[in-house]
Amino acid sequence: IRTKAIAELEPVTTMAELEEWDIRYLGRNRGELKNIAAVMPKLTKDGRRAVGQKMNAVKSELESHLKARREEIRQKELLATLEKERIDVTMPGRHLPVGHMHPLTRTIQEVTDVFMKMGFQVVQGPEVETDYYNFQALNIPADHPSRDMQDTFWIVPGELLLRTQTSPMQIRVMKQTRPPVRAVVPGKVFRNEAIDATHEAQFHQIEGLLIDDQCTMATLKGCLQTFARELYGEGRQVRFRASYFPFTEPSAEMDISCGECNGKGCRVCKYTGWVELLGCGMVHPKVLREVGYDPKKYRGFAFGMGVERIALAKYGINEIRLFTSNDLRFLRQF
Ligand code: FA5
Repeated sequence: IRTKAIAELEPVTTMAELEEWDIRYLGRNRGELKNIAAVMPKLTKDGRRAVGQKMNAVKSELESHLKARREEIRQKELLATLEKERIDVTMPGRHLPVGHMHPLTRTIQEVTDVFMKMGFQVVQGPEVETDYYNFQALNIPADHPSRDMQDTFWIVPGELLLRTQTSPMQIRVMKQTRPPVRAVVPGKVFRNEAIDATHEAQFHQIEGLLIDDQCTMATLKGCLQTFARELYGEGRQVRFRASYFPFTEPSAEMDISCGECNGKGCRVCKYTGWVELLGCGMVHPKVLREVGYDPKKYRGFAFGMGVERIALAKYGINEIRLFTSNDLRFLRQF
C-alpha cells in the first residue's frame, strides 16, 4: 500500500486530485488503511500489535507526504493567480472628468475672503423672512413708497416672504451681538422682477455691516475701495453716487469702471463705462434704535452687493442668465 500510494502521489498536481488521493488511502471510511484495520480482530495479540505499529507508521508517513504536497500545490496556485491577475502599475489611468466650482460660488468665496482678511466674520441667515426683518425694522413701514422698488414674493401676504435683500441680516446680527460688529452675509434673494440681461428674479447678495464708536463715511469708502482693489486689481476705478435707502443715511451706490471697454462703453456696461456693484450707506439712527443700540454712542456702515453683477464685471460677461443656464461651454471657462 505504501509503495502504491507514494507512486500515485507522484503525478498529482491539483488540489482536487490530492483530495481524491487522500480519501483513497487515508480516508476514514473506505481508505486502504482502514481496510487493514478491518482484519485486525482476526489476528493474534502479537500479530495485532505488529500490524498496528506498521499501519500507524505508514499512516503518518503518508500524512506527511500529503501535507508537503498540499503546501507545494498551494504555492503553485498562488503564483499562478498572481501571474494571471497581474496589474501593470505603469499603465496610464482612465480619465475621469472632474468638476469645479460654479463661478458664483467662487465669486462669493473670493469676496468673503477679502472681507475676512479685514476682520469681518461670515454669517448666514434665512431665505424665508418675516415682514418685520425684511422691511419694518429697516425703516420701511407698510405704506412706504420704497416697497415698490422691490417686488416681493409673498408667502403669507404682509407677514411672510422670500427675502428681497440680505439687509434683514443686519437686524438679526445686531440683535444677537453687542458692538463692535463686523459681519458679511452671503445669500440668495428673490424679487418678482422682469428678467433681462442684468436682472434675475433669484440672485445673490453679500451684505456687509460694521458697527463701532468712530466709523464714518470715509471708513466706508476706504473699506469698499480696498475690496474693489483686492478683487479686480489696480487697473479699475470705482465711483460713488449719492442714492437713497430707507435704512441708511447718507446713502450711496458704488460703480466699477467697465473692464471690457476700459470705460469707453460697450454692451457689458450698457455704453456707460460703469457697472453698478452695490448699495451702501451709514446705518440709519432709527435702525440702530430698533435693535437697542444708542445712536449717540455707536455708528456704522452697511452695504449690499449683487454677486452676479460682481462676477459679470469681473469676467466681462454681458448676460446674467448664463449663470443658471447650465451650459457647459460657459461653465468650463472658469
Ligand atoms: C439693496 O438691495 C440694498 N439692500 C443694498 C444696501 C445694503 C444698501 C445695505 C445700503 C445698505 P439694491 O436693490 O440696489 O439694494 O440691490 C443691491 C445690488 O443687488 C445692486 O447693486 C445689484 O448689484 C444687485 N441687484 C439688484 N437687483 C438685481 C437683480 N434683479 N438681478 C441681479 N442683481 C441685482
